[in-house]
Amino acid sequence: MTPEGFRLYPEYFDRSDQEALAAMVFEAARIAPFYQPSTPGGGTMSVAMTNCGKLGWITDRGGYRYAARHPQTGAPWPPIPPPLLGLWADLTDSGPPPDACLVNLYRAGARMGLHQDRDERDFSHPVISVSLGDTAIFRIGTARRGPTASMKLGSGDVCRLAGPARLAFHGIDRVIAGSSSLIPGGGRLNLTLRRAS
Ligand code: MD6
Ligand code: FE
Repeated sequence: MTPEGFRLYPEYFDRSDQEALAAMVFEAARIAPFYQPSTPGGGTMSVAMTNCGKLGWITDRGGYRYAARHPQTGAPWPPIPPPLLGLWADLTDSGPPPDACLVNLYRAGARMGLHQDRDERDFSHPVISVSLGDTAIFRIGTARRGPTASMKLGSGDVCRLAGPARLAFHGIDRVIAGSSSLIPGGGRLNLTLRRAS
């Protein structure tokens, strides 16, 4: 059982939409390069990150937060690709548009531990994510130590965390290398849309 308010939209984006979206993201990454963030605990994430939008989610030794500029270049983040604004409008009620899009890049061996998305100001807005490229094993549950459901997220799949599931614990156990040909160099992109402010 997945938490109430969790919803998966399998293959929301078709292959040509996926290719266009991946190209837009890598184009944005020329302005805002992927980097491997440090964590407050002193480690380094296996996932490479960048952002689009007015705000970007960052982590370093000082903690987790949203920032208007890339921590390494000091430049503002590039705009959110238009298809993602359309996705948000499609899957949300008449609320404000997203102001942050975290871009996670999983190359070989990268994973993401169980976490909540809770650095946003108002949890009444959903979080919506798009998976592109290699299939991931996604895990989600209501409590950190409680039961979790596990499912595959394939290329073009969209998931939405809203309502009671908005603060669910979730993570990526692993990515199945070579399961998609979408991403040049292989791997997986996950684009997470939020209203941060
Ligand atoms: C990932 N996703 O799929 C990690 N967060 O790589 C997330 O952390 C996530 O998929 C909030 C809402 C949807 C998500
Ligand atoms: Fe998350």
